[in-house]
Amino acid sequence: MKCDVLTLFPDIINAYLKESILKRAQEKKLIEVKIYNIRDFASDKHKIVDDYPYGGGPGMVLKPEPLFNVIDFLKKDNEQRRTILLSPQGRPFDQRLAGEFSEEKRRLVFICGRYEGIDERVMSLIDEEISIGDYVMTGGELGALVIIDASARLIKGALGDEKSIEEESFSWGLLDYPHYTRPREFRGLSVPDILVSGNHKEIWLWRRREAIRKTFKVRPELLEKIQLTDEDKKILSEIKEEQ
Ligand code: 4GT
Repeated sequence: MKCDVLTLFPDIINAYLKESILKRAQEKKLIEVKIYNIRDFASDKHKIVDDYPYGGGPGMVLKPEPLFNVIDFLKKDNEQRRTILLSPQGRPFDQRLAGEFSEEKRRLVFICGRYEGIDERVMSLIDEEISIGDYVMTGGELGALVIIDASARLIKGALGDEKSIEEESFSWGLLDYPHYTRPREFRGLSVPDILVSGNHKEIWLWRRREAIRKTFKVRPELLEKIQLTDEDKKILSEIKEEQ
């Protein structure tokens, strides 16, 4: 996965990518992230990147010219690109899209806005607008990082233990089951006996049941979106009985 991040705050992107899993993924050449400071592409000597909104109103708008200049600069290498604008107006990001990005052959260009927003003419440069959720932030940087993080960890070899990804597909579309580690008893709270039984079939069934239980309790609409097995449906009706 190869990415270009266009931002006015390159340090924000760098700070996250230089740690832990994403740092290792870059060292292993599983991902490549180039960061471009939009301000470096401002044409005037004061490097001004914002201006007042036509029509009036509060705040400032990110000027189109610096962004057109960065994109022109990137185009020089003749690589194929998929250009994404992070914005609350975009299509919602989800695990399916993360999987798609993790396999994308083109370079992923993430444009991070600031201020009240970006001059609408920048839309002519972008392939898709993506949102990470229904809330407003001060910039698109966290959105770009969320997408890079969620996508990169799906690339084979990015996580230490490949089984973590395999395991995830077992509960795909459900919320996660509860996890426990040592000690077996902590401040009077104990680990469920089944998890120390060594009975792998029973452990698998318990985790599946707890994942369904949690999903039903917190995000029941997710259960409508996925294909439940007959066994899952039986578990779900038992959970509903308990209520
Ligand atoms: C929220 C999201 C996002 C913002 C989101 C333009 C100026 C947008 C600030 C930016 N807020 N970007 N990508 N929910 N704020 O994804």
